[in-house]
Amino acid sequence: MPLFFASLPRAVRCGLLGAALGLLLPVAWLPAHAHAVITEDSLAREPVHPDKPTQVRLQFNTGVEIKLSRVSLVSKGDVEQAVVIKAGARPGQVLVSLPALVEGDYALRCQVFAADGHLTQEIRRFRVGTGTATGVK
Ligand SMILES: [Cu+2]
Repeated sequence: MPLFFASLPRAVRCGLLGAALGLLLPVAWLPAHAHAVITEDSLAREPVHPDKPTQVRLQFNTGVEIKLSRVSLVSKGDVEQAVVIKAGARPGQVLVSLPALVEGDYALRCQVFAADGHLTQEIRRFRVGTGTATGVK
């Protein structure tokens, strides 16, 4: 087989190698495939106080493409507004800038592109004003 392979014209060899890599690489990459999932968020430990802009930290299990990701704030009556996000200091960390909010129940709808190109959506509910965040999915 190696002799047969070596006897092939260079272009054919490259083509065969490319085809072999193309077939093998997706399989080799499977274990590294990780959709972005929130592993930790600051909402659980740090309540959002009313009438004060707050920065929420979301920690994902993998790198996130900030420019392709969107987070929106869902308020009473299912009113949705986009909020500003930026990359945090740690890999996979996303910082969400919440505007000043009145007391009530809210949710963050996170549509996030993982570094592997897969889109995931997660909802994080939280409460403003009662002192304890629900932090429940
Ligand atoms: Cu994935």
